[in-house]
Amino acid sequence: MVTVVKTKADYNTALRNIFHQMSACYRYLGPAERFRAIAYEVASRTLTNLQRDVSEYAGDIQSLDKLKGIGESIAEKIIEYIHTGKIKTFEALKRKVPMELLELMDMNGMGPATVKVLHDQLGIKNREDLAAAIAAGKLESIRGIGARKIANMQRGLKMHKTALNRMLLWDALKTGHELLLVIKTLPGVKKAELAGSLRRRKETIGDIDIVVQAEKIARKGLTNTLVKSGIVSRVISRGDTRVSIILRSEMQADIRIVDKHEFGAAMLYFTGSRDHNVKLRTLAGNKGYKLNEYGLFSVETGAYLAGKTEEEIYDRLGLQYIEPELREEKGEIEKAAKNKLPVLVTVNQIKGDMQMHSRWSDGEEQIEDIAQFIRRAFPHYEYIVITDHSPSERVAHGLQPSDFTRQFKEIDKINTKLGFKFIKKGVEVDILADGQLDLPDTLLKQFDWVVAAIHSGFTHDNTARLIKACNHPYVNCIGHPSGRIIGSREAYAVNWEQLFLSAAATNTCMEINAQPSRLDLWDDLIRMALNKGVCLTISTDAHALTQYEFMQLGVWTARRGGCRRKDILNTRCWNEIEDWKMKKRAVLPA
Ligand code: DGT
Ligand code: CA
Ligand code: CA
Ligand code: ZN
Repeated sequence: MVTVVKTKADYNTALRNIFHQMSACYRYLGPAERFRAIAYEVASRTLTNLQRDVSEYAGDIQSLDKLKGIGESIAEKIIEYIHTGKIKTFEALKRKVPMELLELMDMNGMGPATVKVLHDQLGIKNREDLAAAIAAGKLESIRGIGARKIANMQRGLKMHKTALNRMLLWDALKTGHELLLVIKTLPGVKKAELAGSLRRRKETIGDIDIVVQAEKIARKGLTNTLVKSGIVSRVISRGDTRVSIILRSEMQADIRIVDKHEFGAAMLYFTGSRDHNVKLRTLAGNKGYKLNEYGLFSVETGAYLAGKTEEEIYDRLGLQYIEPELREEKGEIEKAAKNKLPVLVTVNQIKGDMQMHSRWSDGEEQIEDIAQFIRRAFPHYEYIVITDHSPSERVAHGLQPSDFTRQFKEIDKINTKLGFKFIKKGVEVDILADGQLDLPDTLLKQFDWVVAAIHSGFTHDNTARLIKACNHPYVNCIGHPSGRIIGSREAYAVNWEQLFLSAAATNTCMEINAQPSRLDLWDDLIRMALNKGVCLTISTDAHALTQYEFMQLGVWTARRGGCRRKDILNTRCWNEIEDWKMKKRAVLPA
């Protein structure tokens, strides 16, 4: 059989998905297959984080075997897939297990046992069946499925719908930049920029908006060349000043072509948000102006007053320039009118990364390789914090106390080589169901930085657990505080006001986790946290070298929440962080 030709990175993605599905199959098959389920999930994670394509290792089983989490049997399956495009074991599993049901398992509140009951008792095979069964009230008759579980399923179904229609910011930005590059090389293009939700750095993106500056005579040729380029799959509509296309990546893009004197007005209009625009137009009206995508005009004379740049329009309206991340109609216009906009934090102010995983737990790289990579790629960083998992995180290879002690020695050694304490000793410690941590205090006090996080009990209200963690003298930060995964898992219930108050009172940080599908905390919660006096950190939670650049994503998220430099702890040098830690010690002596 001939293998389908794939681009390089495709094997990692394809196999990652297959192993994830295989793991779900084994979970479905019950406790007897538990270890296989774990093994395939670990392999799936390894592939997610792998930098090189797995096919580069495929020459021999041994080099695959060396990858963490890939044993001989899984290595054989990888090679089988690369050679034949199939995995026989997976094909057999698919015959044994209702595949569509497996996807349901990824949804909120759906364990394998529930899926099995739904399948065996009600014949539910897919999402549509489930939605219909819920609507018909059939689930209520089943033992063990209560109102809360049903509500969770409904939310899961709804979320899946939105997940299908919108893309994660990080993925959409890649596509947007690719398209922008193509557009910038088209004949007659003077300037082109991203607008819309992409420019506002919203966490999910509906479609790509681009504003192009080009002279009238060049426009036809320009759009002709564009729609024929390889990146475009089909054209939805096309006129003199706009083109809407579907890209090969399935995303839609709206492109507007304008004159030089309209460029700023068009950027302002198409950056949005809609609500921000509406408010600006009202404000303009009150001042005797008319604002639209062509410019700012005098109502009385119709004269053009501004439009070349956004700055001159805001200025004419008596406003400070408003950064795109803030344009959501959440008080930014009132602040701009009073000259009270915050000066937002920038990525080059970040002095170090506060959460990451090494090969000791579920990360891809050795600590030394991480450190060397970061010294090269982020030369201005003054520190990084290694935060591997604690024992309860079994799938993620949580470390035992004795492992941490050995890890400390390794870190000391590397730091000695580097000549300073670049690598800080940290941990992502599990917050157990009762709010206790799963490592002893005698160990916890030896870390430079302790991140506490929840990895279980997502369907409960977790306020009490989180507050208990804040009140632990050795906890410095709450990791991914809401637990949400964009598009697949909702945030658990938390009384945020209460939590932020106790975080502020105990000098415990809240993390802005910069993983593209987390962005946790996010804008509204960040703003609330700042109002309560909470200090924040931004961290990548990187599991592979390719993920350290997520820092930028975290900073955009912080900016959307209105963070200034001083609101983010890791814009400070480590000595200042030590000072800050002492503040907790003052309120909560160990
Ligand atoms: P998305 O694509 O759903 O992630 O979000 P946006 O904000 O990119 O929305 P989109 O693509 O529909 O429109 C881009 C911008 O254009 C939007 O933020 C504001 C502006 N815009 C579009 N339609 C209207 C409208 O009917 N009224 C006003 N005031 N502005 C509009
Ligand atoms: Ca858009
Ligand atoms: Ca659009
Ligand atoms: Zn975590």
